[in-house]
Amino acid sequence: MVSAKKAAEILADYRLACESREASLLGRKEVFMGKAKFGIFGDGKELAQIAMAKVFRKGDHRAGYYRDQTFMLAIGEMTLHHYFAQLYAHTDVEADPASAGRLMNGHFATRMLDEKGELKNIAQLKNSSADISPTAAQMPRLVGLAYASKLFRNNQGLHPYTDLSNQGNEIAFGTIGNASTSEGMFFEAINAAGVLQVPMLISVWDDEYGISVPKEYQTTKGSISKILAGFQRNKDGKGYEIITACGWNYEELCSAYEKAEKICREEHVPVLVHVVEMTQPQGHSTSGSHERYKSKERLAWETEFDCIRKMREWIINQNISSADELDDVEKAAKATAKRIKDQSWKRFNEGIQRDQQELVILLEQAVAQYSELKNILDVLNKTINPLRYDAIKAAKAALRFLIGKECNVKDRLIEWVKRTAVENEDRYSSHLHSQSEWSALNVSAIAPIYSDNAMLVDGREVLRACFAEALQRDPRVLAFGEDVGRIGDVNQGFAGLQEKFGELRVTDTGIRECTIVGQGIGLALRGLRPIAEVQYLDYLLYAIQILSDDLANLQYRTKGGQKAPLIVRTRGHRLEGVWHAGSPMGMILHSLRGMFVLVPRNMVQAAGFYNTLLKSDDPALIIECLNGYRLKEKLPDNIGEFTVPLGVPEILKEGNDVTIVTYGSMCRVVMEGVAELEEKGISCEVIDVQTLLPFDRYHIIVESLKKTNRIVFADEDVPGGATAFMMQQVLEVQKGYQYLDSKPLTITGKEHRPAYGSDGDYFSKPNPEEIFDQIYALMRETSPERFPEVY
Ligand SMILES: Cc1ncc(C[n+]2csc(CCOP(=O)(O)OP(=O)(O)O)c2C)c(N)n1
Ligand SMILES: [Mg+2]
Repeated sequence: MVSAKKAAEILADYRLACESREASLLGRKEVFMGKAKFGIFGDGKELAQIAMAKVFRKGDHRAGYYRDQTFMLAIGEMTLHHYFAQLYAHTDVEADPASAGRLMNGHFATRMLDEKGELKNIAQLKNSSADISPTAAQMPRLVGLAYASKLFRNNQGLHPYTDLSNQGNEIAFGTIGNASTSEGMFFEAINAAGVLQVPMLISVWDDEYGISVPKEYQTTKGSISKILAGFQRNKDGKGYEIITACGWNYEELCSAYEKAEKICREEHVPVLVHVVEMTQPQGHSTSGSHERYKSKERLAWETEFDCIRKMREWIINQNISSADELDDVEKAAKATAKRIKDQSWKRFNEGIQRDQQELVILLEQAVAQYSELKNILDVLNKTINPLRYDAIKAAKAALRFLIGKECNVKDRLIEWVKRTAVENEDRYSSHLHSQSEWSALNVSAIAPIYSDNAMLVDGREVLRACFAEALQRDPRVLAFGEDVGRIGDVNQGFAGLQEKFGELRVTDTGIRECTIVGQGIGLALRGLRPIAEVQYLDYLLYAIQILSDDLANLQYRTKGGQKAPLIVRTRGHRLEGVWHAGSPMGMILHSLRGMFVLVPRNMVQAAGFYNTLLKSDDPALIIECLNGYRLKEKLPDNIGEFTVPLGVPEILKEGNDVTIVTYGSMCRVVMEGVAELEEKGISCEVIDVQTLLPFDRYHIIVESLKKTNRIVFADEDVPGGATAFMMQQVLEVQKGYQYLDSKPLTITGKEHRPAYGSDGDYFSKPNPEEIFDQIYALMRETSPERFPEVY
């Protein structure tokens, strides 16, 4: 016999499971009634999540996926009101705290930031990092969330940060579907956490399918725990604890998670809980029905082994409660879910209707004057479940009709359109970047100071001095990546700093770019200040997906609920060979909106950017010049303090005939070509943009163009890459087109990657002679007499 207290807990769990199930069933219906666009639900996964929630404590973090509604309800970080609000895409933060209507349903997140954008006392909160849709993409971040506990426990310097951690006692809980474990990221993350020995508790919800594709196609031997058995820790070495439990067996699940928690939290050993025999009562999502691809036998098995049904049988068998009593619980759960659904739908519509009502009154007055507008009003009034855009379309249609006509409500209609545009901008487009006072855009310039006897040192030593100061100044700062620890990175920017600050601050990692970035995201979410290194720019491709899908849109997708001020450091542009000389800046600019992208031309500028970023809460990518580490630069006296502001280009050389806009390693190439042009009497103004995102915030470049009336954009990317972006910024955004006397010119690398060898580089990338030839030709076009033919 179980105690009365235990019985009450079990019944409460049963009630929650039933409420969550009813919410799933209703959710699907709402989609089919056209009240929501898409639905994906946690039915069939309820019991395991309730068991997991029992061991999830304050300070813990979750990185999971769309099946976890029951878990979120169980830890009290989501209500059914929130659940339905997200299904309808309710744009109020209070209604859908996870994403303010930006994420489709089943994408969970807690608000870790306060109104000002400052991290709350997360050591006292139950935290969920914000879900994303790409399968397994929660895994890289999970590694970092778990790794933070290791740092908080073992680095004494972090013990005072009690708002962030209770000395590393926090577990990072991950969840993933069985089929998603087929992704490379899953295996990379599993290996990384095993190597790192971090408190990561990863649960695999195994329903034997990934949409329609069964386990035989997904997993060797059809079982993730079987094939990961080699990770099991034993006398031969550290590794994982691997536990298996049935998704319909409440008792077994509760004890599995109790065991898993203890090992993970106390020993900092990663644990894999493979929850097998799970079901999908409603199939994968609202996009289709599973009857199409599951056999009759499988469907019958799923009905029989439905976890709620099994829990009910168990409760009755154990004499914990009677069938009648459970019937009542089920009925009440149904009623609760329905009531909350109806309330949520009403609230969702209220805001929309308020705006629409205002417009309807204006349109009625306009119709009184112009009966032709009646149709527009009728269409709006007859729309079933109108959305915001229905009203906007009606208002704009009316205003189009009223072009050139007098109407006594015209001004108010225009006002309505303008006001709702501002509000919708906030609803759908705010928080691409930090909107807090620590935004990187608010960090003002502090000039470098050079004493008369300032040392001339290798570029790498400038960086090293900068990093040493950062590590000294703030115990939350740490750096890691391939070869970053022992040898202080392949170009020695961290040389000797591991010896000085210890292995927890300056650390080697395995070769795993994607999870290096994920490690950084997780650490930054937990309040640390990581500098994650990707060894070469060409290998950023391995991490570009996670940067794009996770980091770059974190603030946006939570509407300011979470931030991860991660600095990603890499080096590139120019060395030699197909995989060591790329400069895929267009790719980066196109995929990383939401991050800042900094392209310093030398190491002093780079150091200034690191100092700026470490004062801010925006994530950024810094690309250092691969060929700049051994070039001599003057070491500023205030190497740890000076800052370079973002979005402020620097004029490297003044001139009158043509403006040349460039960045990074190309600054030197351009300057060489320009020296020759000047000899021929062509006066060039050379501008280093310094940061591509943000781009020239104060429109310095167009001022130059006003003077020269000719503009060239030069870089090492492919044609139409970052030069096209810069051209769009200057000609369109800065309205530079008005000042052009010649066609705008781009000088870029070739469409192929750079061939090996110095000649390969010379013939694949812009060189000083090409700069001369192209700009000379541009000038010759306008003044053939002044500039006779060269060849
Ligand atoms: C990278 C990527 N590829 C494909 C998809 C489309 N997709 C969404 S869920 C899913 C199946 C996932 O199955 P599983 O991991 O077993 O989770 P389950 O839905 O069964 O719980 C697929 C293929 C996606 N979201 N992301
Ligand atoms: Mg599955």
